[in-house]
Amino acid sequence: MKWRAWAFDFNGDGLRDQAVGKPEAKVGTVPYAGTVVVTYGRNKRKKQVISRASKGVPGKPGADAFGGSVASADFDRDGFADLAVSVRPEWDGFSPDTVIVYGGRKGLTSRTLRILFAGDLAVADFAKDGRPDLVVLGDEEWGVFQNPRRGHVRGARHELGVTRSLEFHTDVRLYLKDFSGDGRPDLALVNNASEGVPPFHAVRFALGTARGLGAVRSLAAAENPSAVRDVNGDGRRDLVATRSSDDAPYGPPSGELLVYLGAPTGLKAPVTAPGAFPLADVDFSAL
Ligand SMILES: [Ca+2]
Ligand SMILES: [Ca+2]
Ligand SMILES: [Ca+2]
Ligand SMILES: [Ca+2]
Repeated sequence: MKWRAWAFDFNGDGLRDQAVGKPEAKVGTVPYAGTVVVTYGRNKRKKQVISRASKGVPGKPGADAFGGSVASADFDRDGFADLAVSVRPEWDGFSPDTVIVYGGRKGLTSRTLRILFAGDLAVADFAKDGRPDLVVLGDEEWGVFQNPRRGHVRGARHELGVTRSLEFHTDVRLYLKDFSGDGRPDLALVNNASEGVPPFHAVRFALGTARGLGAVRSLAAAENPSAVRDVNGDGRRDLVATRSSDDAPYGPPSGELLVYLGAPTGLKAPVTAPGAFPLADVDFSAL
């Protein structure tokens, strides 16, 4: 089923609009409160600045980096794209959340929905039923909110197992691609903290199903870099990574190449890449 509106077409006129997050922007006298600056189609003069000071947006401006991540889809399927904005306070005591600001004929409205979880935002329609789902990648958890709309915020949250931080060189990569070949996007999460004690590596996978995102399962861990491409030419996307060195966790990665082949049931347990998949075949720049 087709989505009723293109992402980022907030006023439903068929022209894509722009929403640029400015998490460091001052709002009134509050520094680092953050805004999202929205411009419509080709009309650069029609501009809207959304912040926690905007009508309908819950909370009030604080140093909470409103607009650190934005995503868009027509969540309530009324023909107008809606805007999801993350709010991630720098300091304890303020709750991180995600606000969906609904679109309308004149652009973004004061109708909003608050989801009490924040992070990097992405959209996928896991059931491929035209009802978009919101994926949120936080610092310690990630979550999927199936078709969020007023009176209906149902999400599953999962531990990342590690805190995303520069200190531990945490590298979390989220792939919302169809690995099973059924046309529905699936989810693969490759998660590495190379400098932690002990280092942490995890690969998780969940299948997009007719009822939304399926159960999350863990696959044998690997290290980055990882890439998504069809290495065996069966038409299904595969995940490529390097093996983590379990025997010598404090040493450098073994460099051995692993391939998680895409199959109708999802990504399979990794196999060491045989000679048939030379490294030169893997385009790491295509991430
Ligand atoms: Ca538009
Ligand atoms: Ca909408
Ligand atoms: Ca799929
Ligand atoms: Ca394949």
